[in-house]
Amino acid sequence: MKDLFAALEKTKNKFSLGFKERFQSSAELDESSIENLETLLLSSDVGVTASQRIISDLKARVRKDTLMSQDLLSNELKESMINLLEIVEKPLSVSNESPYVILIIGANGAGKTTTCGKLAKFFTSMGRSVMLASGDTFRAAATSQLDFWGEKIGVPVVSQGHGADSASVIYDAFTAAKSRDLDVLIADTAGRLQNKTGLMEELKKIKRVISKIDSSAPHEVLLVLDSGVGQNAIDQVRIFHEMIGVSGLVLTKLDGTAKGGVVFSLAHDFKIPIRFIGLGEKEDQLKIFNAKQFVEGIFT
Ligand SMILES: Nc1nc2c(ncn2[C@@H]2O[C@H](COP(=O)(O)OP(=O)(O)O)[C@@H](O)[C@H]2O)c(=O)[nH]1
Ligand SMILES: [Mg+2]
Repeated sequence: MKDLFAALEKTKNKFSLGFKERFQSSAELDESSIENLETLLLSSDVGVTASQRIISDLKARVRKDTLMSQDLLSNELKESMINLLEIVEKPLSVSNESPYVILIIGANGAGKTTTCGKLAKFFTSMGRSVMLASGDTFRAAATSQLDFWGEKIGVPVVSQGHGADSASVIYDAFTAAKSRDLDVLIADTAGRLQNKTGLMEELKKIKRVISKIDSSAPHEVLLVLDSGVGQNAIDQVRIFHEMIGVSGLVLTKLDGTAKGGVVFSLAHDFKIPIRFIGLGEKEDQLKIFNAKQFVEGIFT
């Protein structure tokens, strides 16, 4: 919790201080304070439709034009925000697929490779055996970055080096993980959105090839998003979800941004489970997403 609260500091400063400032003198919910609240939500990257939903939920629980304490109003607002986020609070549950295959996708720099390392740590510390597959064959440094994580966490990494066919690397890794009876295979991929068609074709091919070994695989397609891009994250989800199909989200770099409010937009617009949030660069700075804790973190 301490980690989470520290990481959400910037988002909190913007949102919570703004709230206190606006509702210092009167905590009455009237036309002008509703407008104030909407502006505050929008400036915190909550987005138009999510803001509207939070406000209509709040209106339903607070009688209009009644004066109340600031604490009472903020508690009701918290409830409305938690209500929205609870829709996407569905932690990843890894079934016994041997291996359970997790495909990691997302834009360049979003934090995919780092998340692969953090996930390897997450699963090994639960006693599961893990293998990493270096499916980003486009960036020369990607494989050595994943090798670094593999060594650090103590899990095998399958790679073929720069320029290899990504789908064949992941196929090989899948076969190897299967024959070694490992629990979880985490496959990294490239993220060059500037060549969108090429990237999407590659990801589709990866999915196709994986499903030849096991028709239920990949069992999870995790889209990694940099929270710092704010509302642009919405476009990224739309693109990847339409083209590839996304079963879960990871929001990284919440520690470096005041745009954490984008979580509400994502929850409202897509309802895709937010599996994890990234709170820093280290291997233990990946947390299971929890709606109540998140809202406390931006309020307290
Ligand atoms: N502060 C912070 N940095 C992160 C987080 N996740 C990743 N990074 C950093 O973001 C940069 C890009 O990450 P990387 O995993 O290489 O992104 P990729 O291109 O999607 O594979 C690296 O410098 C990471 O250390 C996070 O949750 N918090
Ligand atoms: Mg990478």
